[in-house]
Amino acid sequence: MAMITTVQQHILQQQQEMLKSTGREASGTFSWLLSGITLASKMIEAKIRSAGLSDVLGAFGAENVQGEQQQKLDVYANQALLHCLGLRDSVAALVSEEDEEPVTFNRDPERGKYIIVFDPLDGSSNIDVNVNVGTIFSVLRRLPPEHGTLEESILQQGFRQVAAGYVVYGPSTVLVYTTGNGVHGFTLDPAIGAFVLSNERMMMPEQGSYYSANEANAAVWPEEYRAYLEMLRSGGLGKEYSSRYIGSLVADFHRTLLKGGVFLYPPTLKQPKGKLRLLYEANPLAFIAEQAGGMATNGAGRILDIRPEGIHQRTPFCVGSKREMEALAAAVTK
Ligand code: AHM
Ligand code: MG
Repeated sequence: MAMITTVQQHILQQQQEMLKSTGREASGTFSWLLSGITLASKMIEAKIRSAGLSDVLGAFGAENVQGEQQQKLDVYANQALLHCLGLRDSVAALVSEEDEEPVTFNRDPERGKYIIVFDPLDGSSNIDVNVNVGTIFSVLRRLPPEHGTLEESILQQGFRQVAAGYVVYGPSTVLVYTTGNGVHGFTLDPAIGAFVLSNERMMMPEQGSYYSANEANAAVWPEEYRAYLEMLRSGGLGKEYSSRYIGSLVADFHRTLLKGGVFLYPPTLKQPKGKLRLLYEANPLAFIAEQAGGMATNGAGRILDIRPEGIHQRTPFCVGSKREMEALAAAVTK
């Protein structure tokens, strides 16, 4: 019989390896927590698969805190995560793109040790047209009460994440995660309903051949970004780049992780602080990119060093292979 490794087994193995070196005993808390995320993502994927059949496409009729139309699937995805994670007693707070305020649980800080930040359904403009969407998550450790409040724990810098990951709902459903010990990819096997290890220790190629950006905004980007893309197109890095842009961050990032290249969402005249969100879009993907040998910046510095000031804060976001990102830093960092 062919041996498989599920995501749960993988997390437990990783914990045991780490604990062997520290001599402490594995509590299993963390894997129990991540099982809440995988359960919710399986519920979301089942809903997406049958979306055309079950009247869940289209607008829900309300706007979220960003003033965007909420799609019915956005609402379902958010509820699935809140439900599956809210039951885990190690959770101190849940922070979602769809909710203005964090959902907090009045749990003993000794037990309620983790904060999960998530974008339940990213790429929502693609839901109704059967194009890839995703879920993004970031896990933070609550600060001991003497070191900070729960709010301060939520607003920690990205380099303090204890885990991050995403799920792409595409032709197959793929989960990618890191706990700071490499990046690992799993594919949902629909026959057994489990995420099975398919890509261990993923590394981003040092250079790719695509850039990914919404070029309709090029006229309202800072000039340096236009010049940078022109340099990529015209062979300045040794090859003439082509472009790919899906408009679902998770899907555009997943391609960049596998094939290399660069994804850019620069500031625009209308959105000088960028469009994408720091806590539940840029930070988790930056953590994964760095673990895979890539880099991520806001144009001025490392994403993971930014001190968050608000849970829905936006940031310019550029992420990709080492070669393209070094060239970008030289082109745009003043
Ligand atoms: P969402 O979380 O509401 O779906 O918005 C974020 C999405 C990203 O998935 C994607 O990278 C970006 O917005 C696309 O923006 P644009 O349509 O401006 O190109
Ligand atoms: Mg999003």
